[in-house]
Formats: sequence, C-alpha cells, structure tokens
Amino acid sequence: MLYPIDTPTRTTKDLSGIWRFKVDDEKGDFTPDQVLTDSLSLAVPASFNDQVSIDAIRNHVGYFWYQTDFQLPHLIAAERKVLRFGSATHEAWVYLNGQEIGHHKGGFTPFEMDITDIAVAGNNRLTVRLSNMLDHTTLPVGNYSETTDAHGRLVRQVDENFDFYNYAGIHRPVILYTTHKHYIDDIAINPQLNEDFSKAQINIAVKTHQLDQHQVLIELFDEEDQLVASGDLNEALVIENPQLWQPMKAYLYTAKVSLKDGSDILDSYSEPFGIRSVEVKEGKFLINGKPFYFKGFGKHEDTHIHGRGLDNAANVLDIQLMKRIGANSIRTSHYPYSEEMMRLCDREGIVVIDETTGVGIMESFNFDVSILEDGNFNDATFTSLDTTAAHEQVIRELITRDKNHACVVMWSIANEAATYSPGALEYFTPLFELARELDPQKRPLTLIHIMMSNPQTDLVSSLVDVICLNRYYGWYVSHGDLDTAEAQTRGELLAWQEKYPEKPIMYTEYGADTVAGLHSMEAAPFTEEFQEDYYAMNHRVFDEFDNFVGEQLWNFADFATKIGINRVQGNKKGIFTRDRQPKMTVRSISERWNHIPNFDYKA
Ligand code: BDP
Repeated sequence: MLYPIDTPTRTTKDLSGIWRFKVDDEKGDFTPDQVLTDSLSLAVPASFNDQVSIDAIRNHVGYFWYQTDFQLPHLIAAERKVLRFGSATHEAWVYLNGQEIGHHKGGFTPFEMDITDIAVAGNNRLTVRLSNMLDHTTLPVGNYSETTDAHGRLVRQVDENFDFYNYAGIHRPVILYTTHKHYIDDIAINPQLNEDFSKAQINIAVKTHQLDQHQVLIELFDEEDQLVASGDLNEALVIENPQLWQPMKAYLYTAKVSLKDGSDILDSYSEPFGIRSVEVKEGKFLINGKPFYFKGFGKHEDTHIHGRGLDNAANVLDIQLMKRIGANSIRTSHYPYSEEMMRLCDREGIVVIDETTGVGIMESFNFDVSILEDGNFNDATFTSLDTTAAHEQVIRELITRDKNHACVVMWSIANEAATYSPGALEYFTPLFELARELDPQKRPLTLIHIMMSNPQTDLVSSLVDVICLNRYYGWYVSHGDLDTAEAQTRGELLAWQEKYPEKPIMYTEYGADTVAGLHSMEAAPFTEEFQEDYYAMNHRVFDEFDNFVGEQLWNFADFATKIGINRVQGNKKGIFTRDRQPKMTVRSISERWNHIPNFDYKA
C-alpha cells in the first residue's frame, strides 16, 4: 500500500485537527449522519485517553464516536478520491455523509476507502465509530469480560494480556488523496546486488488500474536528483557502482513511477528506496556482506499527552538521542510503528526489526516465572486462543506496507508467545511460510522468546533465522542477585549456542525497573546504581559469545502500562525517563556503544 504523498498527479488533504468526540452510550439514538452534539473537542491524530480529564471517559471500554466536517473544492470533482487512515485503534467503522464506507480491524496498520462516488463538492461529514476492545481473537490479545453495574448497565472490561497501556483513538493521520481514475496501486522494489557490490539490479513490480494502451515508465534518481536508470517494466534497471544504504549512513534513491497514455502522464508516484543486502550466515547477521552488531532498543510509541498517537517531534528526538549514545537499531515492539517513523529510520540509517501485533499469545500473561522451576510448561494457549486469522492479516498488512523500507532487516512475527506450549510449531509454521512468501526481499524472520522458552522447552526455533531472547536474569529471576544472574545468563547462552551453532543469537529485551533519582550505596533493585550494574553484568557475558550479534535493551524510555504491583506509575525500565531525561546508566551504555563498531565487532 502506498504512503499518501503529493505528486504532480496527486493531491493530499490532511484531515488532522480538532474533531468532535463522544463515548457511545449504546442506546442507539445517534446515527452517523447526524452532527455529534454534546461532544468533546479532541485532537486527531492522538490517543483520546490522555486528552480528557474525566476518568470515566479515559478508562471507558467499548465504543466511541469521532466526527469532523471537511470541504472538497469543485476543482478536484473529476478526480478519484481515497480516504486513508494511517491507523485507528483497534477497530473502526467509517461513515461518509451518513453512509458506511469501510470497516477495519487491527489498530496499527493503514486502511483506505475509495470515496469517489460518495464525497461531494462542498461540505462532507466524516464519522468514525471506534472500539478499543480486545479479546482472544484479536492482536494484541486481551482478556475480555462483561459485568453489570449497580444500575444494571453493561460494563465491559479488557484485561490486557500485555504490558503497555491500551491506548486507543485515531492514532495516525487521516488523509484524503486524489488520483486519476487510472492509477498506480502499489510498487514493490527489490534491489539485488552482485557479488562485489559493483552493480545493483533494481527489480520493480508495479500494480496498476490501467487500460491496455497505457504504459508504465520507471525512472531512478540518486540523492542529487540525477537520473541513473530508466525503462519500462520489461527492462532490467541496473545501477552501476551503487551507493549502499548503510546503518547510520543512509543513502536513498528514488523510484519515480509514471503511468502514461502516450505523452500524457495519468499518474506518477515517487518511492524512496535503499540498496543493501541482508543475510544470515554461519552465526552472523550480515548487512552488505559484513557482520553487523545490533545496539539499541525495544521501544514504544508512547509520549505524554499524545499517548500512542503519532508524535513526529518525539520520534526525531529519540533518534537524535540514539545516535548520541551510539545506538544503531530498534525493534518496533510490539506493533507496527507509524509510516512516518519508518520513513525517518530509512532516512537516518536506523536498522529496524519490524514486529507484528503478535503479542499476548499466551493463556495468561504474567511475570510469574516460577513455572520455570517446577518444569510444568504446558498450557492450552493454542487451543484456547483463536488468533490465527488476525495474525495472518497483520503479517499481510505489515509486509505490504513496509516491504520497500531499507531500514527493515528482519520481520518479528511475534513477541513472547507461548512457544513452549503444545501446538506452537503447528501455529507458527504457516505464519512463517506466509511471511516468507509475501516479502519480495526475503528478509530473515524471527520471533521473540519469553524466558519460559529456553533451549529445553522451546518448540519453534527451527523456524527462525536469528534466536532473539527477552531475558530478565537479575530482575524477574534471581531478583537482585547479579552473581547468580550472571551464571544463569552464561549457562543459557551456552545451551542455545550448542543447540543451534549456525544461528546468531541476540537479546531483544533485558532491563530492570529503575525509578529516576533513586540511589543507594548497596545498589538495591530500583535504584540507578542497580540498573547500571545489571547492564554491566549482561554486557560482560555478551562479549564472551562469538555468535551473539546484538543487544537491544528494554526499554528506551519509561512508558505507560496497566497498573499492577510490579509497576510504579508505568514501566520504569527506560534508560531515559518518559520525558527523555537520562538515567545514570546512559553514560556507561553510551561509553560502551560508542566503542562498539556497527560492523565486525566480534571479528
Ligand atoms: C516482557 C515484554 C515487555 C514487558 C517487559 C517487562 O515483552 O512487553 O514490558 O517484559 O516486563 O515480558 O518490562
């Protein structure tokens, strides 16, 4: 799916701004053609939750109405018109001028509707009904229940099966864009480098709605806007001596695709792309043929006031901070991030492990790791949950959306599923096959292992290209005892290495809750001293293993989550606070990472 941009043949209209908003009382007295009265004024895009000061609205589980009016100039009357949501969390029914025009389930991927026949010149009323409910068929997974209050009213509840606040709303831009009635629908770019990187063949597939006489022309431009190759769909497009997209040193070409009728250009679209190779070989993760070492973070889309809504300024600052402390990569834990962030990572050379919403796939998510001790790993996750359809859908939508991004070097199919549970291999095998089939660039695939999934219990690692581990020795296991934690860390890495000597291993999470400003001489848990010691212990062990290819700590910044006895106003495992101030450990991590090269660290 193409990102909405202005081109000589396309116009975009951003519907961001202040919309009308109201909780749906489910009495059925509002119909989407009406003006939403008695409403609150709310910013779009953003989560609704932290914009309101009324607890009953902030915490409401159920349905919500959003509404705005927009004007369409007569000028574009003859154009094809499309309404596109970057995301609406988690399920949306969309109405234009009172008529239902679309429905989408899944809160982190874009969807669009052709409104050519429904939009009118002049005023148009756009109404959206939104649900923030999650259950055992959705991703992320939620535990849904219903009760009645003292007045006999239905009360819905979602107990998140994951550790982040269930923000909802219209989280990403709503854009109206126009095209000619014959148009470019999609572009897939797959650059192939030859062995010595002196040449790149740029394979481009274009999906169009066109007539037989129309032709597609492709022109490739470098960063100085110089034409470097051109041709139609049947011609091989070759770039000699290509500039490679490198981690932290991005180089982006642009593919300009034109749909032509003789000399008339009916539609044109410009897609940035990078040329780089990615390969997993002999225990190494190779980018452009060289062993890459991941340094970075699991993150969240999570900022004050905006909640999970797009915050371009925060994204820019986060990347600036990452660069300053020597990080080179992120994982989009635990859902696809905004297209704006993905484009920024392309531009800034940030390496991305791109994750689906496959989180919470476990009968009940908790932090009780005692099941490790009693050896009873069985649960009924894969018979009691029913997430296959949602999982297939998000894999399709994620890969369709992000397939051209140079920054994406690996897909993460899920985070911390019950991969030790009967049925896990049967559940994941077709999902991995689907992802491999959909990706034109055939990137490596992984899923992220929870602690209970270790070399003895895990059932699915035969599927992955890289073994990715979330580990909390010294925190959830052997809490506060870093000597024992060190031995456990070493012991488990050895066991993985023995079992899969050809597969690279990396940590995709490790961290300790740390309350900024809390200190102690004896480095007690929750203090800044403990966080620093915890990381030093882990890093000592990482450096002993040749096929250990990366460290992405948990988390970049403190973030909002559901309340619980383990949570002090949010998850405090950030090495930055939620407002992006450093905790003490940032200095030592920066010292370490600025000395670890992006390539050949373990050579
Ligand atoms: C892991 C999850 C992550 C949590 C983290 C934690 O992948 O979402 O926030 O642990 O407990 O279970 O901090």
